[in-house]
Amino acid sequence: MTIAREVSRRSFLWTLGGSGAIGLVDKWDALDAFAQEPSGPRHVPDFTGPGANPYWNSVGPLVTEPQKSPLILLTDRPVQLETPRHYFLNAFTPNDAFYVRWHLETLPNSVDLKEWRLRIKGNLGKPLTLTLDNLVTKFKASSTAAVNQCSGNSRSRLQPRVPGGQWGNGAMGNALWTGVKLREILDAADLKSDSVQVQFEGLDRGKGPEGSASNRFMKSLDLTDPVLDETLVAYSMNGEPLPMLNGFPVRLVVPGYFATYWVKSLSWIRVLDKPDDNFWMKTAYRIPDTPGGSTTPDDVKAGKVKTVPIAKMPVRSFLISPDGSTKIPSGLPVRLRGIAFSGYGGITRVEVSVDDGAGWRTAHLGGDEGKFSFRTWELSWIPQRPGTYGVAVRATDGEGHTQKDEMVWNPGGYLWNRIERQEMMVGAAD
Ligand SMILES: Nc1nc2c(c(=O)[nH]1)N[C@H]1C(S)=C(S)[C@@H](COP(=O)(O)O)O[C@H]1N2
Ligand SMILES: [Mo]
Repeated sequence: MTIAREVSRRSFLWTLGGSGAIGLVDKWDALDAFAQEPSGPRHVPDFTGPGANPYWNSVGPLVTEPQKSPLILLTDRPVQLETPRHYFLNAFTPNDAFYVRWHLETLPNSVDLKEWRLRIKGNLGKPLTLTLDNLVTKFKASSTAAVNQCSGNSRSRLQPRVPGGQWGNGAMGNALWTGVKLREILDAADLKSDSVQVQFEGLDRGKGPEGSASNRFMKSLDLTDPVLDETLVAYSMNGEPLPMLNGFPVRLVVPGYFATYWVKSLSWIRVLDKPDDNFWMKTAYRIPDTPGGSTTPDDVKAGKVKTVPIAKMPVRSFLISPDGSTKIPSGLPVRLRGIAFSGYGGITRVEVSVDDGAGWRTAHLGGDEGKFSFRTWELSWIPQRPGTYGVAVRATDGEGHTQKDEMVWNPGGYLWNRIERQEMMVGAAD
């Protein structure tokens, strides 16, 4: 507990206003013990075994950052916080419980909206400089419910293990995002016809991982990519301003795509006439160009793996409750509840097995919040006999993709979407 308290004692100045245009935290005032990723013994559950996954989340202390409820600390520098499992009982993830992931050392900790601008520049006829007020009043507002999931969500399941933040399943969240369609902004800026990509950059600065030469985080999308028609420059999250740690005042929302493209504290949109070859596009966040994005360590060593930038999220589903921590009584109904989502169109079916995948029953789907949202599901189950049951859940999306029992493996630890399993203990009701 001392650790949690110490870590949250950082000298922040979280004002949404203030004197300077942009306040920057230039150093995390954290304990030395957290200067690096937590090391030392860490129980590694066996996910290949029949059923059991005792650790749905990653294992770490709970810390409370400004504007946030206690979240699981994965790493301190850069800051990575995971959302505890129970928040996923509902379709929408509260802003204060939404996971956090940054790459660089220096994060914006305050933004003065009087001075802040979104600048649209590069290969276009009419560069734009917009205030937040311009975005809100001069453009039409659009809303989309969309899942934000880190590419490395569930990375701690990969075998053999891969480097990178060892996320459990909580590096994801769903929100109702409101803002301006990127298309509208690009149209107003009059793109030149030889433009190929559009690049996004936020206010964060500083040292990234080894090999990232620049001190900036930048991501780009192809101008021919249909996802641009869905993409929002969002100024509202679940009806409120975005928390600083989730990208205040505006962030990019790329529905269906992994969160690496969802650039936070977005301040520059740059239209490019050549493909972006910065570290975050050319080296990081790439997946094997194979079906399912899987490969093997041997093929990687042999230099055989051609890669492409990561893009859409494969279909996933989770059992959220009961969480397996307590025995449930036999002979009485229990509500199995959870969520499902896919970057390839909405969820059409969720199936649950209570016998380790031998038989499957179709779950009842909750309200449809749109094809990029979490979809809740539930199923009533009466376990007849005491014992240990292997509960598994799998979803199918609008394009017919379904989850499999095969492991996913690639060196980045991306795209994990294996069928989730959980042991459930059933005892005699007295
Ligand atoms: N400016 C900026 N935006 C960023 C990042 C970053 O490091 N800097 N990281 C990206 C990645 S990899 C993830 S997983 C998401 C995390 O979004 P969240 O912190 O709001 O949950 O932000 C994305 N946008
Ligand atoms: Mo990420």
